Amino acid sequence: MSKPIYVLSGPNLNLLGTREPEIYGHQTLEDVRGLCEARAKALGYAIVFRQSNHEGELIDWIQEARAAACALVLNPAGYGHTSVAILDALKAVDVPVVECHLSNPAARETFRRKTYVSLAATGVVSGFGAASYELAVEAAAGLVRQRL
Ligand code: CA2
Repeated sequence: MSKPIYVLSGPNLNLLGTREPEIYGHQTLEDVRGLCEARAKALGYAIVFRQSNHEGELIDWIQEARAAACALVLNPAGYGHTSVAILDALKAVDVPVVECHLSNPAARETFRRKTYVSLAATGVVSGFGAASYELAVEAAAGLVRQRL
């Protein structure tokens, strides 16, 4: 049995489905969890799905993923645009890292055009709403298979 794919979400994503549906859609984070679980299961993987509003907790989980995960999907939310500490944590991760965003940050305010996380990610999936997570899980599983 392979290690699970870690799917981590950053600050405010616990509010998904309750505000700004025109940007982030109507689905809740629990809906996203279900989509990720189903897609991962179809591909033969389990997932560990977590959200935190705290930078240090996200860093602890990224460090945990170094040994416990076969791949990491990360929606860093606002921290993607600000956190050198999360970038540093990701640089110590040897498994594939897929950055994921519900919206397309490149098509929004200029401050969203740069994410530190992209410097450590194998690839980025953005702009597809909840399906961004499903696609990111699929990409992560593909990268794991390539490495086997
Ligand atoms: O599009 C994404 O997934 C983002 O990572 C979401 C972040 C934003 O700062 C990034 O630029 C792009 C914001 C997450 C806030 O999530 C909410 C969801 C629903 C209601 C309120 C906030």
